[in-house]
Amino acid sequence: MEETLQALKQQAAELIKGADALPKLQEARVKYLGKKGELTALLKGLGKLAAEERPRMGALVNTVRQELEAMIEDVQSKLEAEVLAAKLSTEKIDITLPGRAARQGHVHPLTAVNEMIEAFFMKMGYTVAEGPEIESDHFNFECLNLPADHPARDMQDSFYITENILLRTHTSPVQARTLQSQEPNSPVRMIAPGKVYRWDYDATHSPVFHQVEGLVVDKGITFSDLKGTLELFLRHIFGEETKVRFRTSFFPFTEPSAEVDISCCMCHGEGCRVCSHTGWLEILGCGMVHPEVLRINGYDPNEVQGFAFGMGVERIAMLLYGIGDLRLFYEDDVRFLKQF
Ligand code: 2NM
Repeated sequence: MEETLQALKQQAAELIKGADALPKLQEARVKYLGKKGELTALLKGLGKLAAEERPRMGALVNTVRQELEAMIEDVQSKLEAEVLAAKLSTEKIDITLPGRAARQGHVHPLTAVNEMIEAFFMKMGYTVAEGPEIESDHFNFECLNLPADHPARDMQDSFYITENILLRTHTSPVQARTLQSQEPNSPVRMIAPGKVYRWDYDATHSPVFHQVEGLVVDKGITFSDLKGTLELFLRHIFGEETKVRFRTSFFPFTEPSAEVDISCCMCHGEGCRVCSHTGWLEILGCGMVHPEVLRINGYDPNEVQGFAFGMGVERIAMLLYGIGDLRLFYEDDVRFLKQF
């Protein structure tokens, strides 16, 4: 038995040391040390020996087992180190390659235009005010002198939630709320930007769009203040060479009222498709605040006067960037957005 053990040890050692890959080593382990392995079989055969032989042979078999296990462990760490070294040499990283820059986003073109408008008026000393988008017909219509038969008050033109509650059709209710929250006749210089809602949908109208309205109230405010302010504003946005003209118009909340045109920023007044060959683009509405609007909101028109104006942010962005269809602003198509 002792000779068998020595022979077995010799064979096993050769197989283990000759293993040149991890699967082969595993094979050797199973062949000798596995449940049905040759050394395990020897151990099971100890029972057949004479009782006085058993302890010595048992110890001998166990020693050989430990020697073989140590040998396997040795070869295993050597083979694993080889595998790792091979991986490191074939999968090395080229640190001289330029990195991939993270793509940087930017604000939406409507946000950019909104911020330009706000920045201009903030520099001029205006405050920026916000108010609810769900309004009462009181603040949206009554406080602004809009008569009961005005088209905006019709179910066909506005989004009503109940008989007296609707989505605001302009940001003017923010101005009415501001006037009412002030000490009567105290000066106001404010803009009200935000979303407004009208029942309208085509290439130039969206049921939700963005407006900026302005209001200045103080002693002795005149139409010249209005003209100077808006000329300065429009040249700031569309360029110093822009011509500005005022045409008489009508709004229920202003008297007199005017529509403001700029010389076409596409053809510089030559005439093109964008300006319908007139050389002019309609850009905003304005006027002197109607005495009745001042009175309704707690101000005395004999003490103070004011001017107001309103503009659509989408329209300004379309003209500034040459965009033909305002629905592009809401589709969030990156191929469109990344151009700005
Ligand atoms: C416009 C045109 C003219 C306007 C009036 C007021 C208020 F509240 F003071 F009466 N806010 N905005 C106004 C005036 C708006 O939009 C085309």
